[in-house]
Amino acid sequence: MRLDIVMPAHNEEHRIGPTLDSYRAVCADPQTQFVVALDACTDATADIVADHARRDARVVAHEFPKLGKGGVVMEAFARSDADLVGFVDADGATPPGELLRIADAAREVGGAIACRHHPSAVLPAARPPLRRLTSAGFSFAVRRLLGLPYADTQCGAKVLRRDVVADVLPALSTRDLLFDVDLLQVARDRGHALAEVPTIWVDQDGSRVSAVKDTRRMGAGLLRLWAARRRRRERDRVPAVPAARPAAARRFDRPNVPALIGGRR
Ligand SMILES: Nc1nc2c(ncn2[C@@H]2O[C@H](COP(=O)(O)OP(=O)(O)O)[C@@H](O)[C@H]2O)c(=O)[nH]1
Ligand SMILES: [Mg+2]
Repeated sequence: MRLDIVMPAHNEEHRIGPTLDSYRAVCADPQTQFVVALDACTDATADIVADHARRDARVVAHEFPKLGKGGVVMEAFARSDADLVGFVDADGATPPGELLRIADAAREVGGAIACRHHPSAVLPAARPPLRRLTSAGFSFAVRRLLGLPYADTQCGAKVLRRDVVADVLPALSTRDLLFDVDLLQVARDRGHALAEVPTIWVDQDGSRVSAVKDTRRMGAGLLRLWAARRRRRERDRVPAVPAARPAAARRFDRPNVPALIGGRR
């Protein structure tokens, strides 16, 4: 099965090189592609990726206008024709062997997501306490508001099978940091099973996510997703075609008076 690994990257000149080195070394399959999805980088990220692409044809770069992490992942997924499509952070927090395990689970189940909160997950570098706190609060809100059963919606390593991507992608509406939640919610609402795979996660310095500002924005985004989902569910309860009037339906059901329907022959 062919696997495309999408790496969203925005100004990652210090982190993308070592990540591509380790992924290229560990993922031996010649059919596996490393699709770096860049948007509006102002540093040397594109040059570094181009250098890897010259040495290894499995490295592909897509350059987009400013779309945000979710936006570039969606666009790269739409362009992929691999059997399995996943994404992983450009900073190497998810070791390549872990992504391959997640892909194995996705092949069987339909989709799989990395989980840092499982008892057998391994986190050798402690995450900053404020980040841990905001992340736990966000996960709690996701479970309460959207009823999602997953312990870790935000881990940046997820893989889906092509049939699931094709079904879920057109229904996604979020391009920002809520992208993961939107993806999981739509997949669940459309009846796709997803496996949670305990992962090794090597937390990296240099995060672009602000624990306070972005968590506030994500909270507001989560409320929007919740409200949109409620509206969708209410709308879906209203039949698209108005039901026939009960009296007419009863007359129509009577076998001995069909000619009286509408009062005419
Ligand atoms: N293309 C693109 N990638 C982004 C953007 N924001 C974040 N990313 C990528 O998303 C991944 C996770 O970002 P990171 O700063 O490590 O966040 P954290 O690990 O959640 O703290 C990295 O690969 C980033 O380069 C963006 O606006 N555009
Ligand atoms: Mg990171």
